[in-house]
Amino acid sequence: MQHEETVEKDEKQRQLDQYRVDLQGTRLTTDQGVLIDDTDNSLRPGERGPTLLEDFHFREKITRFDHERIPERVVHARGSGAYGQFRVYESLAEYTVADFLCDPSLVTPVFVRFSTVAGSRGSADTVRDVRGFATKFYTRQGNYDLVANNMPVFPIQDGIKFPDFVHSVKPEPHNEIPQAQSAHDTFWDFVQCQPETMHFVMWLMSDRAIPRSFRMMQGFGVHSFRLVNAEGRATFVKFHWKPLLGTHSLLWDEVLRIQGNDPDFNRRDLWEAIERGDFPEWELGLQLVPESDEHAFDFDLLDPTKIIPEEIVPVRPVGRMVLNRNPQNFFAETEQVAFCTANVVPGIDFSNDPLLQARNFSYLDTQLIRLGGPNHAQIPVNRPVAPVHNDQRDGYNQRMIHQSETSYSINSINGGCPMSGILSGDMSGVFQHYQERVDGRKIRKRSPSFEDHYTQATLFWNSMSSWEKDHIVNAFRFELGHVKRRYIKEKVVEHLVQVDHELATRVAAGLGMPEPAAGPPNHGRSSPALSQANSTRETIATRKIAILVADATDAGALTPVKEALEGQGAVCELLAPHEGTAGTLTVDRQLTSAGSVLYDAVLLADGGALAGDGYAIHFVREAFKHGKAVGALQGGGALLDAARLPDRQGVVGPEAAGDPFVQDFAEAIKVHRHFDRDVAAFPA
Ligand code: HDD
Repeated sequence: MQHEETVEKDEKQRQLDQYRVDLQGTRLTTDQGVLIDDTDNSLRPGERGPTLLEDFHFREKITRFDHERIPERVVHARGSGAYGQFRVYESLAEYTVADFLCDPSLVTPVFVRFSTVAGSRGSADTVRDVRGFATKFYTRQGNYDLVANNMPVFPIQDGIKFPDFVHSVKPEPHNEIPQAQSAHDTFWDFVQCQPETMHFVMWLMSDRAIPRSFRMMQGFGVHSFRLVNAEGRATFVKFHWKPLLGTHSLLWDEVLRIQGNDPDFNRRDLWEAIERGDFPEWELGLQLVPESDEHAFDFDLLDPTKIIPEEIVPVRPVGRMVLNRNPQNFFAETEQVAFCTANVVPGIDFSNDPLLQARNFSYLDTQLIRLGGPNHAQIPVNRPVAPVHNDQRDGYNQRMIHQSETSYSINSINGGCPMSGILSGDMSGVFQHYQERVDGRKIRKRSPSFEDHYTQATLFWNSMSSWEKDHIVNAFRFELGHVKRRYIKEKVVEHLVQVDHELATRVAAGLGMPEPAAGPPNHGRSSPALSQANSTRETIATRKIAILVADATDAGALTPVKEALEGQGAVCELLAPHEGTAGTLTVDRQLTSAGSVLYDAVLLADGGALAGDGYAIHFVREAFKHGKAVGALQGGGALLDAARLPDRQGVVGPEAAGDPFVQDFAEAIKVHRHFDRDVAAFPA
């Protein structure tokens, strides 16, 4: 994998440096800069007396503490972010005047925040949910925010329904249960009342909702946007992020165990990868549709519950993003970062997608309450690197000291400045809205072209591999199994009949319902790009391998294998029954403090002591059940035997010693998960 070298600091880094506070070697002061003698004892008359009101340090310290929290995001409350850089491969001037998309020599700083949607700030990472993938490009023409998700479709078509949808998926209002889960009555009630959710629900029940890593997720801008070129010609565009590591997911059973083992699983993964120098990378891809083709599809380009299948309009790779720097302070940077779909730059414009139109209002409104007023663009992480000059003034937390006597336009006192393009006659680089002609009556009504809710849900189902279909069926069974009202389950199954009869029948069987009556025939079309089975499986880079060792492990046999795997980019951790050392080997973790679910593969290097260790045996069997590659060196053969695995798919035994072993084991890891193993009756 190629890594972007950050030898020189980019413009955003230099800007942020001005705000950094280094406490090394400093003395304690109040907020007013007064040196403090003692911060461990409050001021009191006599050693046993009451605390005095005049203790300004005590009062300031407690007051500041009481005010440390800001409201969490209503949605996407839990997230983590990183800085990085974007560079376009070749000029897209044919389509857009956006500077950062036209100059391949330009490195544009970015900040990306990944998130879950439904859970609170402290909820677990690995829940079944959509993942947010929001990117702020600090371009020379101002900030551009691509506020995307890891699923290309949304549950609703009109933003006016967003509060309804979110209320339904959030914990139920009477008892605030369940946290970060869609498996409850109100969510599925919303689904059954609102068939426009069906395509989205297929994605939500698929493995896309439980990504292995933020680094292995696609991102989708969802809406059709517009690119606008120098002649004012517009092209519809859908934005895609494609991870270089491929798109991979966890297993549901794994997810349930990770939540207890490491609720910060995805956050930690991103943080540690960047700290290690394994910088995650994505390609930006565009689906471009000329304005003249607006009505060329059997769905409406403005409908956010639809994709444009990649086989119809290919995704053109146009640039690369690398995340190469962790924030230094979670609150200051990741919590205070403020995205807004209306943050666009010249050359990027909106479409009339009614969901997008609502978003353009909602994000700024949200920032006003979350970040305490209108000056949040002055917070370091949000500050553009482009200069900011206008007559907007005052408000909470104004940090600028404007020097001009005027704060109005048109003025003569300040030479008319800051001057708009139109007044100065200089229109270079100004944002000009795309001049779309719009005629119509004021009505509350959706276009009939938004009415088909099932065709693309069926397309998604048809495109899945058999194991992906199994996972979807199991997900529906799990979720609906948590719904108390029988009629809601029945209604959902009725909708599934419209998607695919086999799907509906399999779900119904799990719910103890009779086989549903046949629905409309399946159209039989599929889109291979939708299946994760077709994702990149060429690398073991950043894959985590648990190596099970004990005191008598043959270090001489293990070390070259470990080094060879690390040479291919894998991350190895040595697990033993105790911390410290195992023979000459340094142990990374105690076996009992780390579940197999935290790793992608397991290598058995010792079978002596471990072959009789129930925890080690469970570790191997659980990894196998979850489809992970299992390798055993000569010394690990006894543990492999003790694990009594029912088949050998993705299991590499000691007979393939030396280089062939490393090669075979690496190939088994690249597969990601061996889903064809027959584990239905296999207890971990
Ligand atoms: Fe949204 C946050 C993505 C529809 C209203 N949204 C938010 C974030 C992401 C998305 C990634 C987290 C940003 C961050 O990390 O801070 N939202 C989407 C996508 C949508 C979408 C891809 C549909 C295609 N959102 C949507 C609608 C509305 C909102 C229809 C309201 C009408 N979204 C919000 C919000 C949030 C938000 C309430 C919460 C915190 C924030 O904005 O800053 O305004």
